[in-house]
Amino acid sequence: MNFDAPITIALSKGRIFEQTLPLLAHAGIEAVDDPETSRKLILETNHPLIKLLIIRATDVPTYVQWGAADIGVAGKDVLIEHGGEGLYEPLDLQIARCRLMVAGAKEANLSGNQLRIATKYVTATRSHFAGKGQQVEIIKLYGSMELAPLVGLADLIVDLVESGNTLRANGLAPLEHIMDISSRLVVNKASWKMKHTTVIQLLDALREAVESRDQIEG
Ligand code: PRT
Ligand code: MG
Repeated sequence: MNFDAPITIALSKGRIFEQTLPLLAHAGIEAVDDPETSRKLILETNHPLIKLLIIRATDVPTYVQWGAADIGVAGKDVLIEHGGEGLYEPLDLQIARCRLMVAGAKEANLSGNQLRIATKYVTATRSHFAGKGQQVEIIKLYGSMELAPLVGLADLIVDLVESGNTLRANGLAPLEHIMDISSRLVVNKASWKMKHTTVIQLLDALREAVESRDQIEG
């Protein structure tokens, strides 16, 4: 591929990096270092104009919004909490999939008013319960939400669920599905305009990678 503008792509290490790599490979882009073993935060690729920025998952939309990266990969959960200001979201990469769920003790009451809900996902939680016309009190946490109902901090939690093992290990159960989550490609609005040809080339190659993988998976 013949890119004609420098492009910085913001990614978090872990599942998003691992699952984005094969898609980038389809566009001819390969990382030179492995973020799990390298301490570098800016990774070179085999393409002189393309760099990868390795940052916290929740910081990806911020770096892209402010133009420190042209493009990013972030979970829909993270994008909802960020608000999406200054970003286009042109492609669902269908990676790092999971579900945003209300969870709690199996016998927990889901329908009362003034229930206390502990979560990292305040915006998504507020709009979910507002949509049902239910008044709830939201307690913002930054991690280990499963602990909250066990120690009486909250009646319920809202968290991401993949296998359900984390909930089960803590005696909790998924109670209500809020939405399916996957990671999205986001593009800074200025980069979209100023580096249009390169951005579109990259976007098309990634879209093709997503679609060809869908065909393999059936
Ligand atoms: O871990 P760190 O605090 O650095 O940041 P992060 O948790 O935001 O990053 P990371 O890499 O863990 O998650 C990046 C993105 O992956 C998230 O924003 C989601 O969009 C997506 N994703 C997919 C998940 C999961 N699956 C997932 N299972 N993110 C988190 N989890 C956690 C979940 O919060 C819960 O604690 O895994 C646990 C549940 O997993 P199961 O399999 O036990 O149900
Ligand atoms: Mg994590």
